[in-house]
Amino acid sequence: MNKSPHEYLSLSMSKSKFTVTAALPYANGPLHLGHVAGVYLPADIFVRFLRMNGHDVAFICGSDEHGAAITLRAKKEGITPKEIVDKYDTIIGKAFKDFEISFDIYHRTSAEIHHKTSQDFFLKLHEKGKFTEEVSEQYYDEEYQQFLADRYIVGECPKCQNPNAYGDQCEKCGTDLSPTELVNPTSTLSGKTPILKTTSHWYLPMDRHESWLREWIKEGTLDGVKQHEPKAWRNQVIGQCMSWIDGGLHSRAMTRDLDWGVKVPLPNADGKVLYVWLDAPIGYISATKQWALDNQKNWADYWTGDRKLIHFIGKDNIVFHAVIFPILLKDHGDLILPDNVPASEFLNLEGDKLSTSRNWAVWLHEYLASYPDKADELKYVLTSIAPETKDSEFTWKEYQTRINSELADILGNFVNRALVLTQKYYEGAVPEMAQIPQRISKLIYAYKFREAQAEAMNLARLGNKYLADQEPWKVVKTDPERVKTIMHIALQITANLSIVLQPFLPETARKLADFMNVHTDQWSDAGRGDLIAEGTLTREPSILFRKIEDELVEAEVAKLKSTVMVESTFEPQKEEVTFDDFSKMDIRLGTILEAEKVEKADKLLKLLVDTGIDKRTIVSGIAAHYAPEDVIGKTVSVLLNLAPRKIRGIESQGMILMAEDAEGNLSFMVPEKGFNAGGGIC
Ligand code: B3M
Ligand code: ZN
Repeated sequence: MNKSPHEYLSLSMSKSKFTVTAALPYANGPLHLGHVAGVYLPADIFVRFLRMNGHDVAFICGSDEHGAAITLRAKKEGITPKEIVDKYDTIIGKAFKDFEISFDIYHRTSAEIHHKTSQDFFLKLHEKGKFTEEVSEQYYDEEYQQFLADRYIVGECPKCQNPNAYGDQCEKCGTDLSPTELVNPTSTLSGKTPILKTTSHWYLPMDRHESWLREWIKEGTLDGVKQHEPKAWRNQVIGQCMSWIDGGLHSRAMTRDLDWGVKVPLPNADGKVLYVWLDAPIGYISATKQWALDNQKNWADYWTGDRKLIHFIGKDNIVFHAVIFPILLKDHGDLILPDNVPASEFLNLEGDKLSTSRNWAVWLHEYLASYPDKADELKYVLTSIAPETKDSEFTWKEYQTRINSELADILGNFVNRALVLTQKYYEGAVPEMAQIPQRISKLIYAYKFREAQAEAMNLARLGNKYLADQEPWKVVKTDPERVKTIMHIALQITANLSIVLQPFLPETARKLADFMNVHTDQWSDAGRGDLIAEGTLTREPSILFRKIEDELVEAEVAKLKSTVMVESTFEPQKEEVTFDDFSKMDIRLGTILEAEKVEKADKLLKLLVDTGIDKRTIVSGIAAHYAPEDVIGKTVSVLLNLAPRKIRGIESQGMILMAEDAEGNLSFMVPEKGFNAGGGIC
C-alpha cells in the first residue's frame, strides 16, 4: 500500500543526514519572543530530536552584520556599524546560550572567513557568467551623497500599497522590489525625495531560472529527479514562492554602492559591496567552514551529497531562502538545495504587532534576566502558541494559564505524585505507551512542533489518568502489594517523560532524569516499560514549576505599556529653507475683534483682526476647535504678508498661526508674556 507523505517523510527522514540553519539575526538589536517562537525554538526542537535519533546533523547560525539594518541603527545610536554589531552580537549570542539554543556554531558575517567565502562564491558565479553587469539609474540622496537601496529608501509598495515598503522588499506582502518600483520614494537618511543617478551593478538574471524553479517548488524534482517532498512544505511557503514566480522573476542587483559589507572582489568595483541578501545566506556556509575547522571536519560534507538542508526562518525571509539562495546554490553547481524551508508566520504581543522600533516587545535577554529559572516555561508556552501556519499571539495571561494549568497541574503534578507516592514497587505491566513516541516522531519529522509537544504532554495526562483510576492512596490500605505495581508503572511513565520532553524542555527533562536516576538521550528508549530497574533509588522531587501569580502578569503588562514608544505620526522635516527665506515672513501679534461662522463651511471662522498697523479680515480653519464667541479678544500670531486669497468668496488677508498636536487638536500660539497687538515675532 502506498505510504502517505508523512509515512514516506518519516521513513526517508529517519535515515538522513541534516544541515539545519536558523535565520541569521541582524546584529542591530536584541532578540524578541517573535524571533524565538518563529525560528530558533522550532529549529532547536528539531535538532535535539535528530541528535536523539542518531542523525548526523550540523546546526548552524550566526549574526547577520551587514546591510542597511546595521548602518541605520549605527546612525540612530551615533556609533559605528562595527560598534553596533559587536554590541548586539554579544547580547544575542549570550541570550541564545542562556536559553540553551543548541547551535553547533553561532558565527558572524563580519568574520574574515565569511568575507573570503562570500567573495569566492561571487567570483565563481561571475566567472561562470551567472551575473550580468548593468548600468542603470538608481536613487541617490544628494544631501548624504549616497545611493539608496534596501532600507535606505522607503515608499509605497506597488503591489499592496504598504506605504513603508523597503527598496528591496515589502515586508507586508513579501514582494521583492527594486527601489525604482516604489511609489513616492523617500530617503530614510534625509527624509527627502531622492534624485536618479547613473551607476553600475552586477545582477542575478532570475528570469533565466523560472522553469526549473517552478518544477522544483511544485513537484520537488529537478529534470524529473526527486529532490524533496513538496507536501512536507508549509502551504504559505509554496504559496508565496509560486505567486512570486507566477508574477514573473526579473533581474535583481546583487551589489550595492555602500562602504559597509563584503567588498566586491573585482578591479572595477571600488565603493561597492555584495547585497546583504547575497552574503548573508552564504553565512551559513562560512559558519559551517569555521565549525569544521574547529572540529576537524570537512565542511563540504555538510553542503554536498546526500544530505537534507533545512532552513528555519520567518515568513518575511521566504523568497530569499526558497528562491534566491537556491538559484545561487544551483549556479554554484556543486552545493545542495534546501530540502525544506519551514517558515513561520508572525507572533503578535498583547493585541498588537511586535515592534522593535516602538519597543513593543518582550526581549529574550530581559526575560532571562528577570526569570533565569523559567527558560523551559517560556519554551513550553512559545511552542504551544507557535505561529507555524498562521499568526498567533503571546499574552502574559496565557503565559500564566499554560504554566499553571498545564505544566504545573498536569506534568508537575503527575511527576510529583509518581515520585512522592513511591515507597516501594514491584514488577508489573506498563500501560501502552509506545505509540506516543512514534506519534511525536512523525509530527517532528513533519515540522509540526506544537502538536508534537502536545503529544508529549499527553504522556503526563496518561500518567495522571492512570493514578486517578488506580487510586494508590486508597488501595494502599487494603492491598499494599498492588500499590507497588501501580507505583512501578507510574515511575516507568515518568522515565519515559524524561526522554520525550528532551527536545522541548531540556532542563525539565534533565531534572526528571536526576530524580529517577535514569539517564538516556536515545529516542529509541522511549516507549519502553523497563527504563527504571527494580531497586533504583529515586529522589525526593523538587517542585518542577512554580505557579505564576497575577502580580507577575500585571507587572509585565504594565512594563510593556510604560516603555512603549509612541511612533511619531508627525511628518518628517520639510525642505530646508535659508534665513533669508525666513526673514521674508512678517509675523506679528494681533487681537481678534470680531468672529463669525462662515456659511456652509464647518471648519471656517471669519475674523476681524487688529494687527497693530491695521484691522483686517482673515478666514481661519479653527471653527471645529473654537466657537466664535470664545475667540473674541484673544491675542494671536498672524502671518501678515501672506498673499491675500479668496476663501468661500471672502478675501482673507493673512493667516492665524496655530499649534497642532498628534491627535490634530489646535491651539493658538501666543507669547507667555502678555504682549499686545502689533508686537513682532522674530
Ligand atoms: N538577517 C533576518 C531578517 O530579515 C535576516 C536573516 C538572514 S538569514 C541568511 O530579519
Ligand atoms: Zn506589499
